[in-house]
Amino acid sequence: MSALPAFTNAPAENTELDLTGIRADFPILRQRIHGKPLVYLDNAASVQKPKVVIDAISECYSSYYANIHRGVHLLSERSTMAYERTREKVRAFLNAASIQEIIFTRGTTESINLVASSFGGSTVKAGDEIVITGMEHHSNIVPWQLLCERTGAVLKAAPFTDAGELILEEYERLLNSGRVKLAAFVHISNALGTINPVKTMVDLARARSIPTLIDGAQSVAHLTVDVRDLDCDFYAFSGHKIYGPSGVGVLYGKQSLLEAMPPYQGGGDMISLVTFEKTEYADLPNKFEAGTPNIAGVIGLGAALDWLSALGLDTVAAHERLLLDYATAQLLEIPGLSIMGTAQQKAALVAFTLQGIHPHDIGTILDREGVAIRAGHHCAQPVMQRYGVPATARASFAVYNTRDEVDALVKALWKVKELFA
Ligand code: 7TS
Repeated sequence: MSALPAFTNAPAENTELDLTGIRADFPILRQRIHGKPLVYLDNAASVQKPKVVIDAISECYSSYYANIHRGVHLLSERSTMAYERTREKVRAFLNAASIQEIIFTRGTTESINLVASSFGGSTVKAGDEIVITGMEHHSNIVPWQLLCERTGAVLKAAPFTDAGELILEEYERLLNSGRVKLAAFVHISNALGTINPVKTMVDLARARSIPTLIDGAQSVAHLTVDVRDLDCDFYAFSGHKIYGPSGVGVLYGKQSLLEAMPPYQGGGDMISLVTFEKTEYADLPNKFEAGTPNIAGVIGLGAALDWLSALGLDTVAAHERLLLDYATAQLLEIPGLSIMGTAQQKAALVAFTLQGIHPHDIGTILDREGVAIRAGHHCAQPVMQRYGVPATARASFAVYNTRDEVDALVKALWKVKELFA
């Protein structure tokens, strides 16, 4: 968690990052949209890919692709090695204890569903409770609701303040019932930008012997994550939000828990012996990787982790903090603009509304100016309900964004104001 202090409200001391090399790594950033230079500020939905990632995927398919783990031929061996090298890269990236703790999935959503189905399905009974927070993405709500429907367990959500900060006392109170089987919470909220005090949240749960799952979809590309320091039981993230491809993700799980859990899906590659009478499951991590995985995607994720690690997450965090401060100050000058999510610890995204103008109209007009933002409920409808709004506009930043792009966003928003005046 070494990067966390970089997100405090203290003025950023760092001088601006020289982005020339970084931007040159991203072919798509040279695009023009509606005749205007692309200003891509929808990074919380998905980030763009550096050329090394595109090349790694292309090289896999053009020079050594084959199915993994089962072939005796050279291509299969090479593909298997490249795939498994990424597992070690992910282990090192998260500082997990062993590669047995790294499971490849389709993304955060599947990682959470895996835990809900396997861990939840085997441990949760009627009357048990799952604790989440009020600022979860739907993918950390609905899998638990499905589990509750199946088992008769109850889902409880810890509330947050108007600023978008979790009320820790309320979270702790929910943990005290003696019936909680899991606490599952988001590291960084995609709707508010709030960075939750996840280490404290894990400690509070651990003190009551409650396992924890952290939804890291929005965090791994923006701050250093150390699962052993956090001491969480599960950590989930997606490749496409960390400069890697879509359709691939990771579930970190503590080995002792993963070993005790039943398989999530059955099929090839997750078994050691199959007869019609009985099947023996493969050891970790294969037990949770049924079927042919996204081989080239996993290899692309490895290239993304190399790229990001070479840049350094402290550098990323400092630059994004500058962008957040700069954008926040500029946006607040626009009359009628309200920012939703003003937590002390905040990641580089700004969700906002403009009085009298629907966020979708904002998004459409901005698009014509070449500025890509997201408008909607951001798959976090309970957050919208908390503030009584149907949707927000959201600009979210990545390490390749510049102050000039913030200026372009602000200029385009003034245009929206003029059009609706
Ligand atoms: N959790 C959080 C906090 C997220 O922001 C997202 C995706 C997910 C889980 C799901 O990730 P997936 O890769 O499995 O889809 N968030 C967004 C978003 O904010 N806009 O589009 C997707």
